[in-house]
Amino acid sequence: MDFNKELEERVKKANQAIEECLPKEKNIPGNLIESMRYSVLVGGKRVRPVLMGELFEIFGGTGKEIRFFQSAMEMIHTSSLCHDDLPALDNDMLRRGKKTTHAQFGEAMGILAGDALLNYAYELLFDGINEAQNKENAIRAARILSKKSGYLGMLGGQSVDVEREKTGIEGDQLEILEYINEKKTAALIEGAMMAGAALAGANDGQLEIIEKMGNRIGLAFQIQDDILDVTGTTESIGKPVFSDMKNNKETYINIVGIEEAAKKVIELTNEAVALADQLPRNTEFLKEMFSYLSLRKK
Ligand code: GRG
Repeated sequence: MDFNKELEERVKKANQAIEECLPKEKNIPGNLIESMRYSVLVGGKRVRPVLMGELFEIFGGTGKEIRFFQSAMEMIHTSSLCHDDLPALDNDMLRRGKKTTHAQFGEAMGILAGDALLNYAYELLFDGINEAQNKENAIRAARILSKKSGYLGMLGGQSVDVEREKTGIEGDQLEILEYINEKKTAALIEGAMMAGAALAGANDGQLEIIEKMGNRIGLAFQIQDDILDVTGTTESIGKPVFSDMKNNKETYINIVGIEEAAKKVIELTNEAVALADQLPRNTEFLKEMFSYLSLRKK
């Protein structure tokens, strides 16, 4: 298998779905639609829609509803990036190699574009449910995605991260950091894979394995993100380096050191690969994807 070629094809398919789903007509005055489109189309690796599509196929899914789910996935993710870059949070001016949404359109529009993308994601999920042959599977998939991005998932993790940064949170700092990483980053990756599989009819036992697998690769992905923050360049990662230090963010690097952090990435990736081996069908691309995610340079 030529992994790079396979990945390129899957990213292309995800991008087509996303472009088809994005609002096109400038049918309201002002910049809202433009800022939504800008935030999504300015770049991004499309990791989550690709993972979602892969799990859908592994479990035998073939319907068009996946395209709505993949698009909704990317809208949720992009809305979180828009908000993460705002002055009240990380106050970053560069993302995906271009100006952040609020740097391009102003702070108010950064807030509104993020909100609009999040709201629009749910419209797309309903469209996906309408399109699906098996509505029960589709509702289950939509619920998984809602939960993993909500207060028990990404938003919960982000809130602990923000409070820890501003006022500190008492307790074992490594445990708190692991909670933050599990929720803020891994939950959405778990959600992407679980929703793809659920949409194609995966059962509870299979979803449990996928959740664990998403957790491991999601944690590896976040630690690698922290490593790139101190070893990458602004050009290679498309966002400012040493951003964590600037924002007083505790990461794996300053708790256990860069060598231990790099070891942890490999350990977690191997665990994810072993879990993929428990799935019923060919997971060759998925396993290669895990290595790509944890060894990535951007
Ligand atoms: C409004 C839904 C919503 C949420 C707001 C700000 C926030 C709550 C959550 C932020 C969570 C966050 C930024 C986690 C970091 C995860 C991470 C490593 C993101 C980078 O993902 P990549 O590398 O980015 O896939 P690209 O640009 O390639 O898509």
